[in-house]
Amino acid sequence: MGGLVTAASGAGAWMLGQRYGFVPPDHGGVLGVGHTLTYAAHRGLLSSQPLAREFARSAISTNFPAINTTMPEGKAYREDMAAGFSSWRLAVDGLVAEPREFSLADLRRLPSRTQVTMHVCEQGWSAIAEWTGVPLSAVLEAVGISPNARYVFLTTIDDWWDSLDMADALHPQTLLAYGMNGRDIPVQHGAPVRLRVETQMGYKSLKYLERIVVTDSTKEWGEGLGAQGAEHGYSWYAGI
Ligand SMILES: Nc1nc2c(c(=O)[nH]1)N[C@H]1C(S)=C(S)[C@@H](COP(=O)(O)O)O[C@H]1N2
Ligand SMILES: [Mo]
Repeated sequence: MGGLVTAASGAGAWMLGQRYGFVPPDHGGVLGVGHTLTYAAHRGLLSSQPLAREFARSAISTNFPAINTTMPEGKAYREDMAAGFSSWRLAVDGLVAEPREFSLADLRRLPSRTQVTMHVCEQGWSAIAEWTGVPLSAVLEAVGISPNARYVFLTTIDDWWDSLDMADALHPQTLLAYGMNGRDIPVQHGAPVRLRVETQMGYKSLKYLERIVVTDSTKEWGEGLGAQGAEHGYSWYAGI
């Protein structure tokens, strides 16, 4: 797919896109050709990706542990929590056509997906829950990612950071989740919005999201290993 896209002229790619339904809403303008190329390449990638197993609602765990941070420190978080997270914003910037800040209401207006999946923690436990949220791919589509995008870097309110490659960022089950088991995500599980990466171990599913940066390199953060956990011996890629 990559070779095909690289070899195609802009117009050719656009026609391919038209024909196979790969044309994103932002195909016009200066960045339009790039968007179409990237989106077509990523759609090809995305459609070939296997889904993580999904379960019936009856399999949902009655006890889902909450570990590490169970409530971010600081007055700002507590005040916003009391206000229903009305001042929380998710910044999305980097290699995008239109950097944006999304409120919780903005995310809820985008298409949603609900899935019952198993969370597997490296500490030796697993639990099943139902998650509802907006696919990360829909948010990336809304801001228009550059053809040079290679990673999505994420930071949290409790100062964790990590990154995903585009295959996992655009995976249909990768969500910015605001719902758990039919209700708003509880504080201990990452309110107001957490990541769900169902193709990887639990530690990649960051709670308390704050910012997303689309990038072509993760070298500029920390020791350049792509994840804070990687500096403490956890592998950056934790596929299951
Ligand atoms: N921001 C943030 N994200 C995080 C963590 C955390 O402490 N802070 N812990 C990670 C680990 S190791 C796991 S197993 C899960 C735990 O999610 P839970 O508390 O909802 O079970 O969140 C992951 N994401
Ligand atoms: Mo974990």
